[in-house]
Amino acid sequence: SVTWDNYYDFDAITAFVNEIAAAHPDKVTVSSIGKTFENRDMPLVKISTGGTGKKAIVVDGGIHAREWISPAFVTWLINELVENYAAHPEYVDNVDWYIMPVINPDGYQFTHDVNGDRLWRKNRKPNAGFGGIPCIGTDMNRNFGFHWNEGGSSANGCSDTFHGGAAFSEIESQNVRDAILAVAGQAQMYLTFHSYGQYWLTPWGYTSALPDDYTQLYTLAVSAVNKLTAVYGTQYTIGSSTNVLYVASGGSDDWAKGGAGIPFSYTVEMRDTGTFGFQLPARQILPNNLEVWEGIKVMAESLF
Ligand code: 0X9
Ligand code: ZN
Repeated sequence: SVTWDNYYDFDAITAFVNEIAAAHPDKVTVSSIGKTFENRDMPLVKISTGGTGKKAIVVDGGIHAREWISPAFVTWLINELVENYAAHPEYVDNVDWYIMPVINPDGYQFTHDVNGDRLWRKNRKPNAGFGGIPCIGTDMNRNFGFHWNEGGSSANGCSDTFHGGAAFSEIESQNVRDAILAVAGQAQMYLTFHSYGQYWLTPWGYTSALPDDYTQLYTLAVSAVNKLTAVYGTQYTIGSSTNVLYVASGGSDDWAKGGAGIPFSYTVEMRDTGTFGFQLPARQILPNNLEVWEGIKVMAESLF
């Protein structure tokens, strides 16, 4: 079984979500939001203690294949909410959680395969030849349909930031879009987990202009990061993606806010700041998860 002292491949993560649902049918429901290009099911975990009219938080991980700490955190979050429910029932009783632990399963599995590439980022659908070279993969975090292709993405299918042939050209981003739209009326918050750099990012990523509720978004992020930093002293930078990182349009965070109308949308770039980068040692999984969980609690409490 899964213990978070190591990283797990896609099949192990799928087995984990199915097992936790089987063990806790009163709180956990697993469904598939659809198939990937390589025919894998994309799991969605709903955690709820029932009732009506509750607010919801949408969480995803693993949009970028090589960012292994992301599914490692998101699966741990599922476990913490469910297996440790009795220690803090308010986080499940007051909100419904819709959690997609790996939204780029083909790419994620490719980073685990012996004949794959540990540093693969995109999905695995081949692109039409570009300049004679057929390259593989679209950057799903450049493929979402809100101000798509307005900067910081590439039209070259060989680039790591290829934005796809059109907004939502990829089956995986379509599936995520449809799953989020299905709960968008209920959802107040969208959290998407990446690495690395230690940033707690708000929209927008397509422009340096700020959303009109930026002060609210920023203030809540400051509260979350204060709790995060209090655990081990880990420092996070807070701000809008364009202003503290770079312009990058077509991100899922921008679409969740601007397209699906989910007001509180954040991208969390977890450990580290570059010492190990995407290859964060497994011994850092638990400390990372424990500190980020402190931030997530603050996020959730804001909706109570
Ligand atoms: O470039 C990205 O997609 C994210 N950084 S990463 O190193 N994990 O690839 C940042 C995305 C921030 N959000 C938007 N630009 N919309
Ligand atoms: Zn990423």
